[in-house]
Amino acid sequence: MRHDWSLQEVRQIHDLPLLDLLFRAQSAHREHFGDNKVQLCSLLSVKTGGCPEDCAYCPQAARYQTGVQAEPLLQTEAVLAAASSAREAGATRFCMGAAWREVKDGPQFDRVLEMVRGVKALGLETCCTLGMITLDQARRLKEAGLHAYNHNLDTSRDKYREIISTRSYDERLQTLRNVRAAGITVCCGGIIGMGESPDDRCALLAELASMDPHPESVPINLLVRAPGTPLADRPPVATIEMVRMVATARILMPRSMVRLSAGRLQMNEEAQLLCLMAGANSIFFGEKLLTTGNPEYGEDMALFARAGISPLEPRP
Ligand code: SAM
Ligand code: DTB
Ligand code: SF4
Repeated sequence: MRHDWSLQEVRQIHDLPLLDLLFRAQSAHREHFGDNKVQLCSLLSVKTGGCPEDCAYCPQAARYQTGVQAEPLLQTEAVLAAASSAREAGATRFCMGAAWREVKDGPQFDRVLEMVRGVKALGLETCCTLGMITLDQARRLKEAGLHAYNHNLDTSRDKYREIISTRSYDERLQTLRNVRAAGITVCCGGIIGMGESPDDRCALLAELASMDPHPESVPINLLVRAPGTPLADRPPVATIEMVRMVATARILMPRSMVRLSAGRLQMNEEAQLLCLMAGANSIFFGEKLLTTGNPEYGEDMALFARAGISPLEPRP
């Protein structure tokens, strides 16, 4: 397990002829997984829209006219009902997202803690993504039974400045350290398709792989070009670029769960399968991510069946 990849080394892997890259990624994958199992995760926006941040990709930022309606924090019962149906449908991980800049102590955070306790009691891996958190808040989440915290670096340190101005890369890293220090597993990844260079993508992967331990979970998102956001008119990237990103993540962080996250609606079946072959071993299922679309459950299951893939079973 290495934590000292140079940008150049990562670029060399990333730029390999695709078939060589796939072979290496698949070999790394089989050493640690290779059982034709893909984890099904369910995502729920527990607090939608109205976010004060300026993330250029995000339909939930209040400052862009995206048509996303701001809604108050959901009631715990509604969240637990959704978690329960997700479990019925085969999910083993349930992720709750809030369009917050940061967590504020008080009744809303207390309600999120209650949601975490409830989801955990259903036997699901619990994950939250709530923006920046302090060490104390991370400890309270851990105490409530939180398994993972998602906080993405999104892109390279250089590119980040063009995408988000309302908080820094270092603040992101501080939250990740708080999560780790509290004993919660780290879910951290990024987005491609925002106009970043291959070096930016590789710098992000090198940054993730420099963490010791590696993030247990690495979501790779393909930009969903949401109307009204500054990135709405970005040209689409070839899906092979997703395959390269996933494969490189798999090679650098062989034990991590690599998640084929946003953007699957823009990928055909074959492209998604290539990502699974490149080492992705998890998807979000259900017709909606947080606010944007995702393939239909039936289609995902049909694809799994055709490919002889089965959902990862819950851990005993
Ligand atoms: N507000 C919290 C935060 O930013 O950390 C949590 C929710 S935020 C929506 C979680 C992640 O979703 C972002 O870090 C970003 O990587 C991803 N995301 C948001 N909008 C996206 C889009 N249009 N396409 C792809 N990924 C997106
Ligand atoms: C992540 O990396 N991708 C998920 C999850 N973490 C929270 C979110 C994707 C959001 C896509 C845009 C939307 O649906 O609003
Ligand atoms: Fe807010 Fe998170 Fe969207 Fe940024 S990514 S605007 S912090 S909800």
